[in-house]
Amino acid sequence: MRLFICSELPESILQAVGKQMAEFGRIGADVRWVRHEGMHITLKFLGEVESSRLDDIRNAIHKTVEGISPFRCAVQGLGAFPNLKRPRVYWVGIDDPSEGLKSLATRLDSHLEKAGFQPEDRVFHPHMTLARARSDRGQEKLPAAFSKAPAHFGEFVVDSILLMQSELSPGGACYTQLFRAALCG
Ligand code: 2AM
Repeated sequence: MRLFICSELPESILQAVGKQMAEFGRIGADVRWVRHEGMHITLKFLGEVESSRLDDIRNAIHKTVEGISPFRCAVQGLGAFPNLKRPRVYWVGIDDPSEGLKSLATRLDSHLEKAGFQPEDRVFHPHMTLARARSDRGQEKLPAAFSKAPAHFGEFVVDSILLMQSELSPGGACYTQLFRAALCG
């Protein structure tokens, strides 16, 4: 099964971001927009994993949240990977002033590594993916619109993390929640 661990956002923020995405959609760049229900902040992508490893993953998640209290973040800033000059993945940024998300991602990586999973070699950049480029068509217009758009979508509290299953299909990925761990430090 294909798995990842993420944090979710309140509906009000997803609505605000969705409204802005609809505006960007009118620009006509050749991108695949992420569906509303597919929006989250990935903390760790595990990829294809045997179901026999689910207990190890759940344990690592439990250890990760142990002693961690809920914390505030804000959804703000628009950008692209690798950058706005060569955009492939368009995102909205997550401001993490207490570095709570960074800490969760680091702790997860370390507990999962002890359980035999490959650690990350990239710097953690908290974001929510909005769209992925399908071709080069129109990709110069979207960055221009990004730089003009209001880019603050509100604050929220991270109070749990989720283990998700991703099932790929031609119509896009379908995500199912498998397990939730509350931050209750
Ligand atoms: P992204 O938003 O940065 O693209 C489910 O696929 C989630 O796992 C996505 O939100 C995606 O993050 C993340 N992810 C991280 N690395 C990935 C990879 N190598 N392949 C697919 N998804 C990945």
